[in-house]
Amino acid sequence: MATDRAAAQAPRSLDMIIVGAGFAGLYMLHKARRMGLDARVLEAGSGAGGTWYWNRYPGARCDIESMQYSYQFDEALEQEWHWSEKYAAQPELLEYVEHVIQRFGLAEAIQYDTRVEAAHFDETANRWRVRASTGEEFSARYCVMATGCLSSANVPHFENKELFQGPIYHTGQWPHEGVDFTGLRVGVIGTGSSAIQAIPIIAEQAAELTVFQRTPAFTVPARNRPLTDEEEAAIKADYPSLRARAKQQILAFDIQFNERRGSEVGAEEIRAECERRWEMGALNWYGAFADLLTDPHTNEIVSDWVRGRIAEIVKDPATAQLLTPKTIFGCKRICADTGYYETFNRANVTLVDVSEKPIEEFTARGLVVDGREYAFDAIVSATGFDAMTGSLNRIDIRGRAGQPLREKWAAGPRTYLGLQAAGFPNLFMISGPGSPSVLTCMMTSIEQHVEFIADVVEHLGSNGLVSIEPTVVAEDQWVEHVNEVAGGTLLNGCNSWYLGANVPGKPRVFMPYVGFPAYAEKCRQIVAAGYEGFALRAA
Ligand code: N01
Repeated sequence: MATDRAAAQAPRSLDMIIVGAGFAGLYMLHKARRMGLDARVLEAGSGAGGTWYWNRYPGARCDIESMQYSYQFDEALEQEWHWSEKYAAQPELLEYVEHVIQRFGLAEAIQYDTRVEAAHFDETANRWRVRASTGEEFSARYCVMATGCLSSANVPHFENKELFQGPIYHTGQWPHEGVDFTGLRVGVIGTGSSAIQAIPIIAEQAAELTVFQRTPAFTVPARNRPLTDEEEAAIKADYPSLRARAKQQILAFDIQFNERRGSEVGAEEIRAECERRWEMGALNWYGAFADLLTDPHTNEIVSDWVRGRIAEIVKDPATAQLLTPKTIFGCKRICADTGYYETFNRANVTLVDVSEKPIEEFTARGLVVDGREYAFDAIVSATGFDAMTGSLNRIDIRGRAGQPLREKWAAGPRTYLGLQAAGFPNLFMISGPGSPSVLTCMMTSIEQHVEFIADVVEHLGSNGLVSIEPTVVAEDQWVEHVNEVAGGTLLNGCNSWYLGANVPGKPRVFMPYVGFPAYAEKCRQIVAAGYEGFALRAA
């Protein structure tokens, strides 16, 4: 809390406050400084990297190719950086972050160990007043929330959790010194992307591993491997082409996209394509058929094919059956693994179904399911995140007339373009709800948002304007449009975190926008029409 000294000081005046030192915050900072703005990043962690700073669990790795999951705003940076693997592991991503900070001289404008607790709009001064956990106060014309989509850990309530005598680790808040599970009895709760990456590695160390599964996820082989010099050189020889192709894809990363629809070809041809995608690995599956996520029939054939692979790999039929998803393939984000299903053939690994009979309580020794106590030395909570809105709602954000953002979003997030909310002038969200964000390569979406915000600031400055915010009408129409687009897909058909369905009590609203190219084009048209749907105010 505030020290007396800090509280007594006048708020530090800046042009722009940026909350968060992940990839979004760092690029925003770089861009703002290039524009001559006095900008500062406030970061809760003791280091930069956002997602990659917090998620240090064993096996943490990107599921988008490293050559694409990287900044494209600076050609020299693109050319000089070398990725060692097809899919970068968390430590290498942090090395990249540090390189970027050094290369662009960003360090002096980043303040660590500083969690933003409140941001209030002062209508008289037309400025944002920001209070941090250090007790410091800041004031700025612009406030940019670069707080990340998957940054607020979902820590479910379990009865008597405090009784457990061993450590409980959340994958999204992993100890920096690492955890050695050698010889231990370990329980893992959850079977989403994080668990699926961590489980094979924990299983190799632990004496016994018990996995508590509520819903089986679809996971496919990642097919990670070292990146060859030839591959790297070929991409670097024509990086702009790769980037341009990526921006034409719904997911904003370049995969071999099959223009054909499953509905146009026979089931045999669908299965043949599945064979190909299984070998290609990871998120290439999203490109299997143009109607994979719109036609239930195509999706069911693909789903069944993948289910068949699980039955082949997992030797115990009962375990294989439990691991088999009944849901729509790709409705939740497809997971990419290395040896996940094979791990359940190990003698030291057990799968426990908690779909019908949830975890009842924790005890001093472990936890109880269906009346049976499972004893552990350590428990891993791979229970995901309060996605997209969680990191914004935990800050006390208040706009015009003191309206809290949390209150405005009580029935679900409302934004225009996922960039701004009506009633919150000059407050921007990078990859906010209502933008493509988590359905795309985040790096591409982040750059598009940062550049949009930078253009807005430039526009205001050169036209003698002081503020921008969406109109309520534009916001309402956008929320409706986001829902309409999602409604044309199968993405509403399961209990995903895209819908907020993983957090008890969270409103069920589809949050991301489906389709990067259409979104980026919409942004261009809005700017060309003089920031249509936004209210711009002169002093
Ligand atoms: O989280 P999740 P995650 N009792 O929400 C279960 C990105 N990511 O951290 O499905 C028992 O997917 C929950 O069960 P259910 C990626 O975008 C990327 O794994 O809700 N279980 C589920 O099994 C990903 O989608 C990478 O029924 C409980 C699990 O916990 C996103 O982050 C790597 C429970 C949570 O899965 C989130 O992934 C990692 C309870 N009370 C993450 N509460 C890569 O780039 C929750 N669960 C590869």
